[in-house]
Amino acid sequence: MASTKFTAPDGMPKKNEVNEFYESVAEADLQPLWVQKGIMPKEPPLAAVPFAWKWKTLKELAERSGELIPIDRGGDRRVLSLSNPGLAGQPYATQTLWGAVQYLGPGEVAPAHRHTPAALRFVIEGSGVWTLVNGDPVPMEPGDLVLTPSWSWHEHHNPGKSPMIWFDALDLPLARSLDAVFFENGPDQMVNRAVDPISNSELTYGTSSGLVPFGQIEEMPYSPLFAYRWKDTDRALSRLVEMSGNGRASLRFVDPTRGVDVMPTMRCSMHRVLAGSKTRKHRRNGSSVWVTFRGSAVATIGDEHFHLDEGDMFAVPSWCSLTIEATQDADFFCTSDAPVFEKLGLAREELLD
Ligand code: 1HN
Repeated sequence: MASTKFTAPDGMPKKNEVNEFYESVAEADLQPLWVQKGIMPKEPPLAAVPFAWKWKTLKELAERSGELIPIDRGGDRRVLSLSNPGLAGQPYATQTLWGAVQYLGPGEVAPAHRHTPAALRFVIEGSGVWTLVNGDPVPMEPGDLVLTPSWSWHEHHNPGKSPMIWFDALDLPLARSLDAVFFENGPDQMVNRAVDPISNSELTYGTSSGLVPFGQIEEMPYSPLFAYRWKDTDRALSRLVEMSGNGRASLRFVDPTRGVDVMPTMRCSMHRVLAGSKTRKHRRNGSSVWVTFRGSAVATIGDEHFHLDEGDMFAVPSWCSLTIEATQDADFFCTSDAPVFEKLGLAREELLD
């Protein structure tokens, strides 16, 4: 080692001793805290950015994928993921959430599989598709929310004459970061048939609000009701918006047996904002992905403005403020990672107006 002119004050280690110490630390696969930069930032350093995807583009490319790309084992699903431009090419809408459009053409089946990441569908367009969730056929129509919770078998069938496009959300980035992803293919079962318009899960848990069967409920960490129908959501929003008197209403989809979020990692909500009304400016940690189901609006996410029309999707990263101002009566579906933050005691929220 080159000789050094460095002389440490009495009692301090000589420079070459310090260098040797750092080398020994590195060789032992250790790192001193005092050389780390930014390990404890004042606020979360964000990679994901506020962003919106236009329905026109999503639909065009989903339809094109329907023409060009077959569904087969391996890919299993014809899905275009929302890739947040801040996330270095990862196929994720936010740090914790996968968002996507899925296209299923007439006569097609997306074969059975299951995975530990939880998934949900919010239907945008089309008719006649059903999803088999743990053996229960669940028809899907526009505005419906359909759950495929963690480790539930699911396969999608389109016995009809028209394609369907729906929004998919999964907690996949979160599950990946926790090293919690497991996946299994189901049997090839390509039967396509018509099914009853109502699932067993709805017959059991969804026929009358506030009423669930007496007796032992299987202990599952998610809602036993797999479908939330647009006509019910729409009616509840209409009544709430009328009662609120301020042109806005928000509701949360819950497990009817316990009143908690539909799945442990994902909160689902629906928001109505009447033309000329504006939501309060607020922010929270954790992220969300939104679908404009009806109407048009301007969303301000952080400092950026996004003009939204039917079908447009947008990502709200952690700790970015959000306000929505409707230019026409508008309805939004939202899914977020809020239950995770709440359960871990990490949730923060701020009203900013
Ligand atoms: C998946 O299983 C579906 O079942 C959709 O429809 C999107 C994205 C990543 C991993 C699995 C589906 C998915 C997915």
